[in-house]
Amino acid sequence: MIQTDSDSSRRVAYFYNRFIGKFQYGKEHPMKPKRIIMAHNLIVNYGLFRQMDVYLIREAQLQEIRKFHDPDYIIYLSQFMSQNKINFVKEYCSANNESVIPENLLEEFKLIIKWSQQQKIKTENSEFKVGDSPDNPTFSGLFSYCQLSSGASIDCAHSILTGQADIAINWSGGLHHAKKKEASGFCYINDIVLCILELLRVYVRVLYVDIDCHHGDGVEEAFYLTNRVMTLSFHQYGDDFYPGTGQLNSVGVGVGRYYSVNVPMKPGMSDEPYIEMFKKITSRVMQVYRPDCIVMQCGADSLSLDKLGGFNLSIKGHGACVQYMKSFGTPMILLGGGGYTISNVSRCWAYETGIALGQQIDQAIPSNDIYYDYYSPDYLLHFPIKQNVENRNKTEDLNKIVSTVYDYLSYIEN
Ligand code: ZLM
Ligand code: CA
Ligand code: ZN
Repeated sequence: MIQTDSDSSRRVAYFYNRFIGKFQYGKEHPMKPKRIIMAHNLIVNYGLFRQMDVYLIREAQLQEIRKFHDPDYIIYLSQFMSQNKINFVKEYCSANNESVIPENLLEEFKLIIKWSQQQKIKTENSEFKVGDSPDNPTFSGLFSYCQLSSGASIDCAHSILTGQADIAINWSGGLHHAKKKEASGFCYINDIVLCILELLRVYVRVLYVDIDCHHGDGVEEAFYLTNRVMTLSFHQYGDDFYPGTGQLNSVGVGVGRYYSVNVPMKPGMSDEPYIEMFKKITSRVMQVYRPDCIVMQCGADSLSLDKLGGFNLSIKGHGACVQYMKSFGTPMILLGGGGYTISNVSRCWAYETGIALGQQIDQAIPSNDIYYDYYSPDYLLHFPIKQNVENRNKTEDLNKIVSTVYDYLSYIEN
């Protein structure tokens, strides 16, 4: 292992719960929570685990989720899922040769059922339509999954605010498409918004940076009217690529004007132009905005060979963006997000955990990893990117984006 930073003194808090990797959106669904377990196993087997403060993820409570989401939407999600949750726990208990559901969990389930019945909310004729689209299916334990993902992101904020950590990591989070009362794009509860709202209780300015291949629409929308959060998303745009928002000229509204920054790009972006764009824009953003904290969504679907994304980044290119944001020395929260070629997702997030720790991990995948076969045929950390991919972004188009963003940022009063 090679030390990459002079300041390895930075404390890293890492949030994990193996339960989260056990949920399934559906057999054929591209979103695979198992990738979180795979990333974790690499993190353990590379020995990174021992150098961080490791925290067990807890479930966010309904009251915490209410800080952003519509109460009826939460009740809808929780009551709809409660029977499944009990079944799920029953299954879990029987698989573990335990005949009883832990008493504390059972009480919580009963409470949720009672609450939702009092509200007389019927699943069938609700205004909420989770499960209608294959993007957002209902599945066993769905609400628990949301509670765990968001509980961790909220606790990331707490670990930064209490000074317990300089960098906090939740690879189970980053679900940037969820809206106040709507599930979309594989996301149901917006852990990022909940995390940022927690930070805003203390900090004046929070910068959100999103390198997922998709536009971070849910986070942008939540803070579109405020200057206390600057949202910055790099994404693939055009030809009906999901979600279709995030044009260059979506800059925010009212006092929030110019505090939403979008970098829409065509498919084929490779390391060199991407990193150049990233550095040119984030350096100016940091200079102009001077955030108290950075929240970075590290969606790994911007990597080459992703099943959904069309960019052509290597793990080194993706990680260079994380390294660059770290170099400002501002407290930082790293979250997961998309990523659909799961062996590459776990490689990427293990590598970036190393970056947070100032450690460059070995090219050889540790052979004791129980998912070792997923890393065939090379069993190496850095996979070869797709060759002969055309970058459909012209240099002049990219330069035009940078100069327009610079223009927008120049309107921000200091
Ligand atoms: N159809 N199954 C990124 C979220 C991307 C909307 C087109 C659904 C899929 C996709 C689902 C098994 C993040 C759209 C897609 C088919 C309407 C999207 C289930 C394959 C499958 O095989 C599939 C039955 C499914 C979904 C592909 N959906 C690909 N792209 C996007 C959402 C989330 O990475 O940014 C953060 C986690 N949805 O394009 C349709 C328009 C639904
Ligand atoms: Ca993005
Ligand atoms: Zn994505």
